[in-house]
Amino acid sequence: MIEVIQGDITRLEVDAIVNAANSSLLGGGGVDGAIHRAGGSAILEECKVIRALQGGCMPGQAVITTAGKLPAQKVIHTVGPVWHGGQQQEAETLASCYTSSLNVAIQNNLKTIAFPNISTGVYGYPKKEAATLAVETVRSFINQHPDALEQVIFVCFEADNAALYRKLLEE
Ligand code: AR6
Repeated sequence: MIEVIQGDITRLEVDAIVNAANSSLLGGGGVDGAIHRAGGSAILEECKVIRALQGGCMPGQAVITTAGKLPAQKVIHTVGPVWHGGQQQEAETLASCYTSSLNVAIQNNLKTIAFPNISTGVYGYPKKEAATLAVETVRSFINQHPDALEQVIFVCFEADNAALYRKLLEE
């Protein structure tokens, strides 16, 4: 039920892809830039509506929009923690990104969901620690919600991340 793919998350035909956004929800670089570029302006338009309603998205929270022109049905935008050395609740916030996104997915009856390696790019979270936490958090969510989801995919852009996840999932 948990899979690893190395590649571009914007190509996936799943119910939802997760975006590693920032609190403004107005787009940025990395996977956020790739999703907005490939999905078109409809995603940003819905992000602006959410901003007007709730003033953006706090780290650890998640919101949902259309996926525009992407092959996925929906985009779930979450905001990871910026890594400050590990003493500023980065782990709690990152775990919350995964659980919040999965909760949004099940609330919307979305069964297949793909995650990028949240916070491990510009936000600087150490890759190994992030991968360990992501796998633990998703496994425990699936145990607590055994019939809610069909597939969770970790989409790794880089080979080192893909290797980390493959090793963790073998354990
Ligand atoms: N598909 C899958 N993964 C990707 C793709 C892609 N197309 N492009 C990049 N990645 P980052 P963060 C990987 O920096 O650290 C943005 O500006 C990338 O290699 O995108 O959470 C936002 O607006 C890395 O492994 O996200 C925020 O300001 C992972 O996605 C800030 O960056 C996450 O890297 C968020 O930083």
